[in-house]
Amino acid sequence: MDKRMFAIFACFAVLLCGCVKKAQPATEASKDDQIVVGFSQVGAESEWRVANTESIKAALSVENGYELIYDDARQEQENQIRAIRNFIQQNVDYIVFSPKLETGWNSILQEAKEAGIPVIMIDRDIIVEEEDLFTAYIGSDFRKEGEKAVVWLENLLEKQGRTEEPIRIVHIQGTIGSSAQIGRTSALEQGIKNNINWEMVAQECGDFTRAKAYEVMGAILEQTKDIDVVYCENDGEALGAIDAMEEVGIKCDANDGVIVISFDATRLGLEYCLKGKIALDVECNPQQGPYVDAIIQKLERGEPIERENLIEETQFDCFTITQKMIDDRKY
Ligand code: GZL
Repeated sequence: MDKRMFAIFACFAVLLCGCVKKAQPATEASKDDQIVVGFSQVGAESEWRVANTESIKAALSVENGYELIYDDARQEQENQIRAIRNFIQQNVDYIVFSPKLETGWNSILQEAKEAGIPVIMIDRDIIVEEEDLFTAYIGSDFRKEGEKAVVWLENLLEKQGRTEEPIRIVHIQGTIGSSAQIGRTSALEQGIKNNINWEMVAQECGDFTRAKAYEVMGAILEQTKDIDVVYCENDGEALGAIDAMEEVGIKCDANDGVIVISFDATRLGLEYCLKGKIALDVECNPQQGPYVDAIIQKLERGEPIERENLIEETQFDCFTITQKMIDDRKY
């Protein structure tokens, strides 16, 4: 090949390489400016928890500019503390976690603070020594959820003319020490103080699971079947308690059976409400992902944020719920 031809070929080869430079996939190209978030989740104990995890993963996605490092603590606070320490060692940009329990977080959050990593808490709340140990909280007012249930029960019993006769209540609590359990329990206990004819005949922990609630309700039914109300601190527990009651021939019905109160308003819980087996289901909204995304974006832009972000929640009862209401919901 003469020199002229070689020169033309060489120019052409350079042009060709320049045109077909390997296009970097979006994730690699923007990998450096992705926001890295470490997320410690309590576990997968309930439909509510699964929906909560899905909401966070959907919002903090690669498409939305995030790299999410997810850890399932399998209901152990120690696993959450270990996961948060790992996130700190990996120097993530943000830490998001749902604390299994209200207490025991000061030390690990102090480590995150010293590492300069903002902590965003979702779902359950915590008690800390210093306010600045976390940047924001996104969740629910659990005491208010319980108060909604107590008011609804007072109104139902008044309509039924049952403000004098003994109302025998079984209380299936959530994970002891979680802010959801503490809030929902305190509202019922106050309701029992306010209503002289209400009587707590049993109070057991169902740990927010259908299996445990079935077990403890079965044991209670061996002691007594003279029950008017079963107050369950989430839908999983309500279904477990209903399973146990139906097994011994007890009808769950707001008008002529045991009144079952529940929390979460998951799809499964609302289907039981539509059947009349759950009388009241107080919503606890797990769709917290968009709230976390919005707060992180504001922090990235250096904008002020609200420290406490309570999510709007409603309630459903067996008298007014419709299939369309269930179909229209996201979880
Ligand atoms: C409430 C949440 C509770 C749900 C349960 O925000 O922490 O934990 O009510 C879940 O279903 O297990």
